[in-house]
Amino acid sequence: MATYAIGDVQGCATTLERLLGRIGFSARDRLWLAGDLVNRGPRSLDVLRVIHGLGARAVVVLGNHDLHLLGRAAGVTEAKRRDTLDEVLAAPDRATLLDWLRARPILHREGSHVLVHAGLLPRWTVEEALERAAEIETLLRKGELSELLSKETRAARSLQVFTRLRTCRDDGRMCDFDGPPDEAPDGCFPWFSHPKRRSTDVTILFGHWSALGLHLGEDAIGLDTGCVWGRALSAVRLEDRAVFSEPAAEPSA
Ligand SMILES: [Mn+2]
Repeated sequence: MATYAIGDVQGCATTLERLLGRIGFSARDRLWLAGDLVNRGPRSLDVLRVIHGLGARAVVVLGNHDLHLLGRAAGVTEAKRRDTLDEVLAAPDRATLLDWLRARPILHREGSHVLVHAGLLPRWTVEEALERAAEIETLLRKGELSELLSKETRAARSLQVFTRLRTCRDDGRMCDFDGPPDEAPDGCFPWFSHPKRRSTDVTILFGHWSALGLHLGEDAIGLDTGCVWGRALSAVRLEDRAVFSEPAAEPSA
């Protein structure tokens, strides 16, 4: 039995199926998904059905695109030009899939591993992050999406960090930057290598930063290898850090 952590799938169901074949994923194995299961890619509905079908064998944390889908379904967020969510929104099993998605965590901790879509502010301990995530998860389960997606509450600000952080300044302000880390503006540090990071007692698995690519750090593992941009979908086996990478089958979004 092994656990495989996978980055942003974003509707790339064909590549996901091939990656699971490549790693020899069996009924005794588990999957951790770093969020952004949907959007921009062509087969978001199939990705949701496959992962939902794994039941407790799949651990999923929510990404910004997953929340955008929930927001659209609830009428809280506007459609964006490059959305590819219509098939999910029109699906006969929409309610089952979206109720399941809405109940996924923002942060998952198991032993020395933590799974999150984007990252943690350097000043947050894992305990503080878990507390902030629980606050968001409670609101999600109550269906209070507008509290999270269109207001300036503490929970909404925490959610921005968990689902969008890449680089930040010394005082913890997030930088608006999505390029490769060595091109980050002056004073903007990748959150995971920030000198004041307090969550180094665990290994944090994250996605969201395709320009970073696969990052195998001692206390942080970046998993987004840009499948939706025509690059690859990657998995890291938690037990021994073996890496599996499947070239994107889908054309670049
Ligand atoms: Mn993302």
